[in-house]
Amino acid sequence: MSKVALITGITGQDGAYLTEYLLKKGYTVHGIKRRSSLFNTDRIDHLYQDPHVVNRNLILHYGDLTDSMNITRIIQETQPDEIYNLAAMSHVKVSFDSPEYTANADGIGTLRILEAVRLLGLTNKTRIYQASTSELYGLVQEVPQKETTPFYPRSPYAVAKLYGYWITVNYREAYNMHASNGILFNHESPIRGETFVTRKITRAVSRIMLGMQEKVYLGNLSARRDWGHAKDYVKAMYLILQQDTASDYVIATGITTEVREFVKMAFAEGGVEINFRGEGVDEKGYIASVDEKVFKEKVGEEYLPVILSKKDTVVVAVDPQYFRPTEVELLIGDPTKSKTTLGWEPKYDLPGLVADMMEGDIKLMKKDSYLKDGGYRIMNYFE
Ligand code: NAP
Ligand code: F7E
Repeated sequence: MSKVALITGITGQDGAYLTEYLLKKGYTVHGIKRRSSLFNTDRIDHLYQDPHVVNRNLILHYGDLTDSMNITRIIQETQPDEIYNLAAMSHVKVSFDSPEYTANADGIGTLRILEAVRLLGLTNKTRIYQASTSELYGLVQEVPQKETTPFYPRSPYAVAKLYGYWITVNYREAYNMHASNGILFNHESPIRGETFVTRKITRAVSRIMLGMQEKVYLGNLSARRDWGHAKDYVKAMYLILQQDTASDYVIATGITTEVREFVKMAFAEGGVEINFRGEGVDEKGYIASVDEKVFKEKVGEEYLPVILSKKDTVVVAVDPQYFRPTEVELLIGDPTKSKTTLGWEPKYDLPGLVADMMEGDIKLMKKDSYLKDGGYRIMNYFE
């Protein structure tokens, strides 16, 4: 008998990679997806199976973490061996605009799952993974951050996730449930949501190099993050649920990098060197030089005249609308426990991640003329 997994947030970045990973391991995967007025399954469409296929191993259910009855029914119907609770309003800046909804989905949503498992008498059968986050460390109390580092959340998102973290620990201790937190540091990929800073940068840089956009506006260029690849991080989720005893784990690379440096790395993928000049809101990124050989190979010879004509022009500027009311300036994780206990080893380093994202976005921008207008609008209005 194959194992049964239930994934909330299956249409998100991590949900998509985890689904692919578990299907390859022979799991039957059930996923909860929100009803939307347009299709929202782009990231898992390549895994989709027609409902009329006999013995399907990927089954989607409409649902929402704010709806207890719906969550309880789906868990009852699917009788999962493992639940991966990945669903969340996951954007830190947006959580300042929608704090109550964020608390409901990200905080109480976690409780709904734990309590459903308990009420349905599944505490001995069902293992639970809770998607906790490095945002819990917020105003960091220790460098690097590890499992024992005190939390200091700095956004409604992080405060909601703090509840999710502790209610998971509490159900583990109170009811002896196999419920674990993965405290994951930032992880990115070519299918990362477009308004997170890495993807916003790789999309914009690709478009600038293709002559589709003049410049990109960003917020705090000095923020530092410990960025890994989502493909590596979903393996850690799986490993956490394979342990005999439930526990909490930091998943990180142990290296931290400024947003400003990520911008340079993204341009460097196309052979374009960026210099930053000025300070604070007046800081700007200029094109300093172009390595024509690299540009031709990675972007395309036909786009070379455009980028050469932009030498010494501004391609990165700061817009304070992207600042957060309270910021998390520095995150760097210590993954010792996950490496020694889980045997987790990431395959990608940051240059490998940037290369993967840039390759994906250059390809996407070349083929998707729809993004010419739509994508630019999105970048200007959000986060
Ligand atoms: P994501 O791409 O934003 O995906 C979030 C998923 O949750 C989407 O499938 C979304 O559905 C779904 N969702 C949102 N609100 C929901 C609700 N009320 N009910 C049901 N589903 C809902 O996030 P991700 O990057 O994959 O992250 C996965 C989880 O890990 C999240 O809980 C996030 O907070 C956490 N996390 C992420 C990182 C990171 O760096 N990526 C680090 C630490 C922790 P739609 O597709 O319909 O929007
Ligand atoms: O911001 C700065 C911004 O939105 C990273 C989520 O997956 O990881 C993510 O949260 C940094 C921040 O991710 C822009 O101020 C500068 O300091 O990519 P982000 P995040 O806030 O770290 C954690 C671990 C999660 O759990 C979350 O779910 O970049 N920054 N300029 C910018 N950020 C954005 N979005 N847009 C900018 O223009």
